[in-house]
Amino acid sequence: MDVETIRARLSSLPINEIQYLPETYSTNDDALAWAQAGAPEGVIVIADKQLKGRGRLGRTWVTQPGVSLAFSIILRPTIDETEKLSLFSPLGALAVALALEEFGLSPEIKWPNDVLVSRKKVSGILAETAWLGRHIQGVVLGIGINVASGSIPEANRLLFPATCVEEELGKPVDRLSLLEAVLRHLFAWRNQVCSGIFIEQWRKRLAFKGEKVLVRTPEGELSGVLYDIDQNGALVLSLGGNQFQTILAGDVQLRPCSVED
Ligand code: BT5
Repeated sequence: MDVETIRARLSSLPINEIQYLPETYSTNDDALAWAQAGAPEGVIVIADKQLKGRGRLGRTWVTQPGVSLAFSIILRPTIDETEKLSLFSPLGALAVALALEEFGLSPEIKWPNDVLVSRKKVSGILAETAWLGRHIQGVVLGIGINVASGSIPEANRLLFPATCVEEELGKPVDRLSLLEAVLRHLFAWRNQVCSGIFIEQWRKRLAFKGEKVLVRTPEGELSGVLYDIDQNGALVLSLGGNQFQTILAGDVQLRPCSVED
């Protein structure tokens, strides 16, 4: 990859600026610093290798050179959208899912924002807010995708089984074509992130619907049947006996009971 080739391949998209780094600590950190310095919507940081790729809750995200995709995009929410910031990471998940569908796969979205293929994690998304005092400067949407086989971390580093696009598809995939498809879908849905039709698209791809799951929230663990997501993107769990629990977007781990056991 080099920045001129990337620019040429993404030239039809409404991208403001692209920074390509052969190696960095975390593209989210780079993009957050850029957002705090006032960068506009549509600025993108792409890296071939991350030395300190981040997941949620201080977890690690592994990005290997030549075989992974790791990038972060700066978005500038409108005032109305700042009320619903938790919908930005599912926006990333939907964009990845739609791109993978274009490549012939059948992805699912594990609430709130992991993309699975064959029930294994192929992509993780981390949305973070850039603050300037009390003012939101932007949202940084970081997306990591396992493209070729060397991108899958060793099993002992994983909380959940993982896979990569090429292994699922059974043929080589051009990383820049996949990047272009994800960004194209991201821009296409970006202005509808607070709409019912966005939730509907997300809901269609919801993993583990009707299955027994274990959800870890900051308040403790809950098990129940994954019923749905509501119009705000919150998870609705059926606890049995007509009892439902709504879990707001947040620091939650969700896994099928069979994986946890
Ligand atoms: C995520 O967190 O899945 C969010 C990952 C976001 C990564 C992107 S890459 C570009 C941008 N820059 C960053 O620094 N981050 C973003 P979470 O749901 O907390 O999952 C983290 C867990 O996924 C780890 O604890 C591992 O178990 C597992 N994991 C790590 N690397 C993986 C990989 N390459 N494939 C599948 N699972 C992985």
